[in-house]
Formats: sequence, C-alpha cells, structure tokens
Amino acid sequence: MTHDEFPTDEPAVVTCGLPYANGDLHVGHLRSIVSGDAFARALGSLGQETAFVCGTDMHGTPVALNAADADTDPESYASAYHEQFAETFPQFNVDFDHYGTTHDETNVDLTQSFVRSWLDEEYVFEREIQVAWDANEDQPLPDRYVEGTCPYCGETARGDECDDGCQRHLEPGEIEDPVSTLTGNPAEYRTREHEFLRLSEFQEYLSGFLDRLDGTDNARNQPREWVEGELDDLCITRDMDWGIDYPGDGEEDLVLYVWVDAPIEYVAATKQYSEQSAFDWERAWQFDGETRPGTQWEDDWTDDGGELIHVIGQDIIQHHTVFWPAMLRGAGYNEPRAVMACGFVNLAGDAFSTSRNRAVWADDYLDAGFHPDLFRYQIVTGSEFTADVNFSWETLQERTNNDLVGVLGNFLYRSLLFAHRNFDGTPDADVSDEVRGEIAEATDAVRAAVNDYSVRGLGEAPVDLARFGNEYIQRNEPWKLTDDDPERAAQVIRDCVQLAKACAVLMQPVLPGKAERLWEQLGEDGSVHGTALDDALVAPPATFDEPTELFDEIEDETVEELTAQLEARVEAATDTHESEADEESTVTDLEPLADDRISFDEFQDLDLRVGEIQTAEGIEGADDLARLEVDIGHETRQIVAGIKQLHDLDALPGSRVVVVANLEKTELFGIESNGMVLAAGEQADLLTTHDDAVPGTKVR
Ligand code: B3M
Ligand code: ZN
Repeated sequence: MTHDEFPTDEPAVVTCGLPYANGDLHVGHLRSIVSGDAFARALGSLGQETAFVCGTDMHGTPVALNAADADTDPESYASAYHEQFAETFPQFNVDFDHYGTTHDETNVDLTQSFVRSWLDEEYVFEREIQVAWDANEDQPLPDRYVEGTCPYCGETARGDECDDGCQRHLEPGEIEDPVSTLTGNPAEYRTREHEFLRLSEFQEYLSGFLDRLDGTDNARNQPREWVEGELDDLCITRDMDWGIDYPGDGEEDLVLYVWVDAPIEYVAATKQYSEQSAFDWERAWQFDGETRPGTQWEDDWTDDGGELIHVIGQDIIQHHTVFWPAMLRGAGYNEPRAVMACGFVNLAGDAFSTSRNRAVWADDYLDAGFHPDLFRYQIVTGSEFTADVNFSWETLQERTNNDLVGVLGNFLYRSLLFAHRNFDGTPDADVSDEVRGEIAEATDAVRAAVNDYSVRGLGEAPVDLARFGNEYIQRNEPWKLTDDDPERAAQVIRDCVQLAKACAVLMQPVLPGKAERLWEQLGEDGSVHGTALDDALVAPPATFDEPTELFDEIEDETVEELTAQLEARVEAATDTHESEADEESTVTDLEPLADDRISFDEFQDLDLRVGEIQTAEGIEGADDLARLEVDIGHETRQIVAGIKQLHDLDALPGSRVVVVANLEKTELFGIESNGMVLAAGEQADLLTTHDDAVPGTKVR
C-alpha cells in the first residue's frame, strides 16, 4: 500500500456515484450508496475526519430524453427527482454531510473554473468530428439519442457507453450503424466542431496514478488496459441546451458533457459542506504541486492532501480512474486515494431491468414496512463488495432471522434483560481478560476492514462478536450462578454487558438505527454516532431500564406475499415489454427503402450461392460470434457469423443457407471469415431455400 493507514491526519472525503435524475431509485442504486455511508461512518469511528457527500446528476441526455417523454422541461423534471432522492436516502439511514445537485451555482461555477484552468494550461483543443444526426428531425443526436453497435465488442450500445457489453465509454462518432432513439431512423453523420481534453498527455501520469491507487481490485486493474493502450482525447462538449455552458470563447451553443460536471459535484458538495462546518474542503481537494505533465509527474507526488475515496458501481470505473484523475490533475486538484467499485444487484439471479419494471424499487422496500437497517445488512453482507449480490425478500428474511434475530438480537436481549433483572444494569465487576481481548480483536477487525476497503467486513463484525457472546453465555450459564456464586454471576454478566456495548459501537456503520436504540437501552447519553471504536471498552452506565427486542422475525407469510407481488409485476412487465417489442420490430424498426436503384449488372456482381452448414461452434471470448463451415458445392468455406447467442448452434449443421461467396475475406477475433451468411433482422433469421437446390447453386 502506497498510502498511510487510516486514520491519517488529513481530512477524508467519501463520495457515492451521483444518481441520474431520470427515474426512481431502486435497490441497485442503494447498494453503492449504503456501502458509502457505512464506509464513511466506519472511517469516522476510527477517528478520521470525514465528509460524506453526493448529489443528484441533473444534466446529460438521460435526463433530457426522459423529460421530453414526460412532456416537461429538463430542469423541472430533474428537480422533482432531486427532491425525491433527497427525501429517500435518510429513510435508508444514509446520512450525507451534504447532498447537492450538479445544477446548483456552486457546481456551475466550479465546473467552469475547472475548464478555464484546462484552457489556461492548453489541455483543451478544438477538433472537427462526425456527430450522429437525425435527418428527419434535423437535430444532432448526442450520447443516448443514438444507439448502435459497439465497435469494440459488437454489442448493442448507446452513443456514449456500451453498458450491455464491454462497458467502455464511447466517443461521439464511434458507434456503428447508428439509429436515432427519437425516430428509430438510421442516423447520418455530420461534421461539427467540438472541444477536447488532451487525455493523451496524461498517459504517463495516469499510469503512475494507477500504481498508487487503493481500493478494490476491479477498480485498480481494469483501467490498466485503457491507460496502457492508446489513450484517446476526450470530447468534453455536446450539441445540447441542457447542461452547463462551455465557458470558452465563441462556442455559446455547446454545453459540457455530463461526465465533466458530474464528478466535479464531489468537490462542489464538499465545498458546500465546508460552508456549514469546520471541514476544510481546500485542504482535502487542492493540490499544491506541479500541474504540467512531464518528467516530474512521478517525483511530484506526495501523500499529502485529503483522502479522496469514491464508492461507485463497477460500470463507471473508467470515468473514475481515467477521466476523473486527469481532470483533477489538469486543474490543480488532488487525486483520488481509492476507488471502491461494487458489483450489480440481481433479482432472482438476473440483472435488473428498470425499463421492464424488473426491479425492487426503494419505495417497494419502504412500503413493505421493514426497518432500513435490515436492507443495509443484507445488501452489505450478501456477497463480497465487488461481486454481484442477489436481492430477494427470501434472502432478506434469511439474513434477518438467522443473523440479526437469531444471533445479534438474541445475545443483546438476553444479556441486557439478565443484567437489568439481577443487577439493575451493569454489575460492579471488572471485564475479564478473555472478553477484553475478544472486543479488542473485533475492533481491530473493523480497522482492518476499513483499510482493506471491505464493506462486508463492517457488517459482519457485530454479528461475529455477538456469536462469541452467545457461546460465552452458554459456556458460563450465569442463570445457574446467581444463587450459588453471585460474584461469578456478576462477572459473567459484566462481560456480557460490555460485549453488548461493543456491539453497539460495531453496529454503527451498517446498522446505525438499531445501534442508536441499543445505545439508549444501555442508558448511554448522547448518540452512538461519533463514538470512537475504542469506546467499545469503556464501561456502560451502572443502571439501565428493561430492554426490548431490537429485531423482529420476518414471517413466512409476509415473504410469500411480497414475493408473489413482485413476481406478478415482473411477469406482467415482461409480457408487455415483449408485445411492445414485437410491435416495434414490425412497425417502427423497419429501415426505409433505399432510394438509389442499382443496375442488373451490379446485382450480377454478387455471387450468391446456396450453402449447407457442416459445423457450427461458438468462438471463445467473443459474445456473439460463431465459426461456421459451409459447403458451397465447389468447396467448404470457413465463415464467421454473429449468431452465437441467437441460434442453437448444435442444431445448425445440415441447414441450407444463402452465402455471399465473393465478399472480400476478413478476420474477426483472429479468425478468417471467407464469405457471409445472409440473415434478416435483430434475431439473425437465416435465409434458406425451400426445395432441392443443392449446395453451390447460384441464387439469382
Ligand atoms: N450519474 C450514473 C451512472 O452512470 C452517473 C454517475 C455520475 S458519478 C460522477 O451510474
Ligand atoms: Zn462494447
């Protein structure tokens, strides 16, 4: 590890990826936000000065498109979501120090000042590029206004990202076969002038940065290939009205790309927090070394400056480990210390699909009436942070009933009840060495979890300690001792009460609401939030009232009902989606007929032949491609076709197909393709013959 261990003397900033103001929150969003909250709370308990900030991502095509669909202007549309988000997070016990928006004045000013610094340092240049254009609507099609094929992996992608495939960021003009999402028409490309950030100049810097970067392995390793390959400059402007105006001269009609102002909100939100607190945002964010690239990139770096930690979903690693550090450094800001990227949340083993309503929404959870800490515990301990995690009402029930009720709640209730009934609170005795050691180990485990960026470890710590507590009670049977050996009984219960208090301190990051209630039950003054880990060993008050159970079991009937509701909704949504998709493909997706006619001779130039598939196998590592051997009479051809996912390859041999035999050879995934098999539509419906034309017969 390049960085000093937590806690350090510098201020820390923990951020979460900003939710787009284009739809309701679901448990997928909540995963990284709850994890960030738990991590920030745990850092605080180590004694690290910490600001926890986030905000709503108001700009960009996701918002503009949805606002247009909803027949409203983007600002009102985004503001309504912003208010909804700001109200929802506290209901999940997420406690931001500042939750802002990318559209407020602080962020607008700061974003424009970043761009001006890049301009001063000559990191920005102008270039003519091809942008997608809807000829019918006569308008440019930035980012999500256009869909097509990813040039890197062949999956269907949006204009600026390949979110169903290789997850890469795509630059304007890169997407192949672009189609307008406004009209479904094929898009044209037109030449426009745009502004670019010279990312390529930061290559050496970024490579050193990745060597130093802490956090989860996915975030530290994945960007290597992007930084070590050819690093394309980043287009930072868009042809749109909605966004922050590009502050350079003569480009009044351009706004900044949403990924410019979005991460800058991390800085703006910290600044706004500083205005209401003693937190020093400049100390955290500003870098006082050299900002020009050059040989001193490496020598220049010191471990001074704040500890900037970004908690994000794994789909936005490139933005946070390549673009963002370059943006910061180019404007004279400090670099991230760590990026923690979590996996997705699945529903019954499959990805969420919000457009198909195949999701558990934040409101579904809140309406079901469960305490927010149950969700927090399930989502944080359900898998390693970097792996995908399943959410279902059954798993919520299982984790709640087994761990929270069965282990943690059980230990706390029996200990405190026994202590209250027999000693009116904390017995007058010393904590044993064994229990003292056990608590010290548990707090060390939390320190280690923070330094390993393991959010799961934070959730497990209090339950593990309670498990020990239950075993300790079982082993010492204090109920047998009260009459025979009251002193020994006092000692055992003293230990249990201390373990309960330690549980409260350890519960604070992941189970903050329940920790607070336990704190009250222990008769402690003030709040458990802000207590240090070391308070786990400080004696609780001498008296406290009769406790109540902290957790209730989730009943089978409740789970059955919720599961049935969810399944019904997902099914209904899938059916509608499929019928809509069918309609769409027959009506709106039809490409217009070509205007230009070709001559008969030109048609004759195509050597189309009947072929018979001999073998068909998937190409390893390529999502869509299959290698076919096709008999075309004179010879057998090797042809690569994008049909791997769309056909049962084992069933293909023996099928007749139509082959373009005189197409120039090409290589796909390192495999030569000698011809083309004709197919129709998205599902690659293979063209065939219906009678006895033998392989090699010419098609006319
Ligand atoms: N608004 C949401 C996403 O792509 C995007 C995050 C911005 S973080 C600076 O996940
Ligand atoms: Zn891709």
